[in-house]
Amino acid sequence: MTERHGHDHSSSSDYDKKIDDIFDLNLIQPILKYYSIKDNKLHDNIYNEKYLIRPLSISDYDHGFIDLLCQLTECGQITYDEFKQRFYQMKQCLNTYYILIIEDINLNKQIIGTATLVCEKKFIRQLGIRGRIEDVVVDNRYRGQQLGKLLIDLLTKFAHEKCHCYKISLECKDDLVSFYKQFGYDHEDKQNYLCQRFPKLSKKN
Ligand code: 16G
Repeated sequence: MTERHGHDHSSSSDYDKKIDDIFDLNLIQPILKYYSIKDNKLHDNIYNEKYLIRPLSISDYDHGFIDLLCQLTECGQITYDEFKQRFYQMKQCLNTYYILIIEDINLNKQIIGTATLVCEKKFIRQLGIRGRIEDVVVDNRYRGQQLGKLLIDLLTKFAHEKCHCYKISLECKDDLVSFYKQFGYDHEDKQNYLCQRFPKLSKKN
């Protein structure tokens, strides 16, 4: 854990430390069960006897969750209170944010992998749900153990079978296209991904 996110400040109170997950683990249990039939390294929600797969919890701020995200992109400085506020904003959006994490059981509950499924509600497609895979990152010290594959496989199946998404998409760098293709993601004919980046505005605006 870097100093920036280390705990010099008052962090999670005892109240917060009671289990508070971003979504209910039971929702994804059937998918974990199915996965454990094809990959015998998975037992319940433990992978290779070393890693716990579970929803993000409020206490994960103390276990390197933000530091892990910093391996993907800029995160800025996020205090525990800011983290907590965003966590509950997400949690209040029912059936929308499914943030899965991988914890190293032997390393003081360190968070070493994460991926998010966001389910966007639509009017189109008979009140369809569109899934997006976001913020996939495996700690660079833990790569090559199929942990990213595990997260993507689980969330993709969950999006289809439990959230009933009519489609799911993601954005990634060129060198990751072949990685995501193995899970059924591909470029769509005559479709483009367009993006506009905004300069940062001051909070007064
Ligand atoms: C990647 C991520 C996306 C993330 C973005 C951050 C996946 C599949 N894609 O595109 O979810 O939000 O990087 O980069 O994980 P940015 O800070 O430049 O938007």
